[in-house]
Amino acid sequence: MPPSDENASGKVLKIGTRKSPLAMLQTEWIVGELKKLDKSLDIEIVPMATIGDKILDKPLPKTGEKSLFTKELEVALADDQVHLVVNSMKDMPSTLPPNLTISAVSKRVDPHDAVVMHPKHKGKRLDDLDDGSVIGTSSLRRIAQLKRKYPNLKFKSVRGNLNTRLRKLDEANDYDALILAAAGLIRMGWENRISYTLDTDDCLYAVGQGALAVETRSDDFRTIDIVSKLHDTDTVIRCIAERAFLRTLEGGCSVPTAVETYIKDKELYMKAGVYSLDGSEALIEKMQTTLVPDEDWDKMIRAQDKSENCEFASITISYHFISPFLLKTAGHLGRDIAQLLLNRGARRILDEARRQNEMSNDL
Ligand code: DPM
Repeated sequence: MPPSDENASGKVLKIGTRKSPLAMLQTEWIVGELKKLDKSLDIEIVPMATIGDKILDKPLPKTGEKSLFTKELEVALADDQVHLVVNSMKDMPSTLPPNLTISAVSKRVDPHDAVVMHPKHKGKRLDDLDDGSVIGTSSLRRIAQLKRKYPNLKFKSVRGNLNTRLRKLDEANDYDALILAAAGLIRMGWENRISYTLDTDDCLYAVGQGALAVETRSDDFRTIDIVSKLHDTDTVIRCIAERAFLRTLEGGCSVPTAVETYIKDKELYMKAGVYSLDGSEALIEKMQTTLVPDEDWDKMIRAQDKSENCEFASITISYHFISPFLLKTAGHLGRDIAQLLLNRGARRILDEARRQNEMSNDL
C-alpha cells in the first residue's frame, strides 16, 4: 500500500535516509525527537544509497551532479514512497523542486570546522606543521580559505564516510591532518578526535553547517504539521539568512562560499565570503539586522493556521512558530549581503571558480 493511503498523523510515518552511519544516526535522532512529541507515532526508516555515496573515487565538487546526496531521496519523496527525508542542512541545494520543502530545521550543533591531527602530531596546530604537510579535505571552501592563511601547506582530496576518513588518516601516512565539520564528529560521538576548531577569522563555515533539515512534500500538510514542531527558532532564522545568501549568489558546492551567523540581543549578525579556488582573491562582508519583536504575531498572526514558504530559502514555517516578518528580515539580510558582494565583483570570482572547477573535471 503506498504511504499516501496511510494516515501520517496516526499510522506509519516513513523516513528516507542515506545509508551512511552519520546519516542513519541523524535520522534516528530525529525519530527520537518526533517520538518525544508523540509517543503513538509509528515510524519506519527507509535507508537508500545516493550518488554521493556511490561515487567514491572522485572529489565531490567534480562529479558534475547537483544535489549529490539528496537526489534519490527527493525522488522517493516526490513519488510518495516516503513522507520525509532527513539531511544535513548544508547538503541541501539552495533551491528545491517546487513540490518539496524543508519543513523543520533542528537546533544547530557547533557549526565550525575542526582540525583532526594525525596521532603523530598530537598537541600541534596547523601553524606548527612543516612546510608541505598534507591536509585532507575535498571542500573548495576549506581549501580556498586555508590556503590564504597557510600557503605552506598542501591540500589533498579525501572521500568516504567519516569512519573511512579517520581510518585513512590514522593508518596511512598520506595525511598530516584532516579538516572536518565539528558537527559530524560530535554527532558520531567522536568529539575526542577534534584537535581544535577553526576560528571564523581563519575559516568561515558552510551555509547550514551543523543543522539538520527535514524535507517533505510541500502539499503534505499532515506530515508538515507533525515535523514542524522540531523547528529551532534561532537556527531557522540563521539558516534562512545563510540560504538566502547562497541562493542570491546561485552558489553550490562547486564554488567556494562561506558564512558565519549569530544572534545576540535580538540582532542577527552575518559575515559572508566568496573566494577564488586558490584563495588568492577573497571578498568578505559583514552586515547585521534587528530582529524586531512583532507584537501582531503574538496577538493575532500566531493564531492563524497558516504557513509561509520562505522566500529564498525553500523553508516552510507555520505561523504558530515564527512570525513571517522575522523570516523576511532574515532572508533580506542574506540577500543584501550577497548583493553587496556581487556589487564588489563576486560574480566574476565565482564564474571563474566554476569554470576552473569544470575544467579540472575534464582532465
Ligand atoms: C558539503 C561539503 C562537505 C559536505 C562542502 C563544504 C565537505 C566535503 C569534504 C556541502 N557537504 O563543507 O565546504 O570535506 O570533502 C558533509 C559533512 C556533514 C554534512 C561532513 C563534513 C556533517 C556536518 C553537518 C559533507 N555534509 O563537512 O566534514 O551535518 O553539517
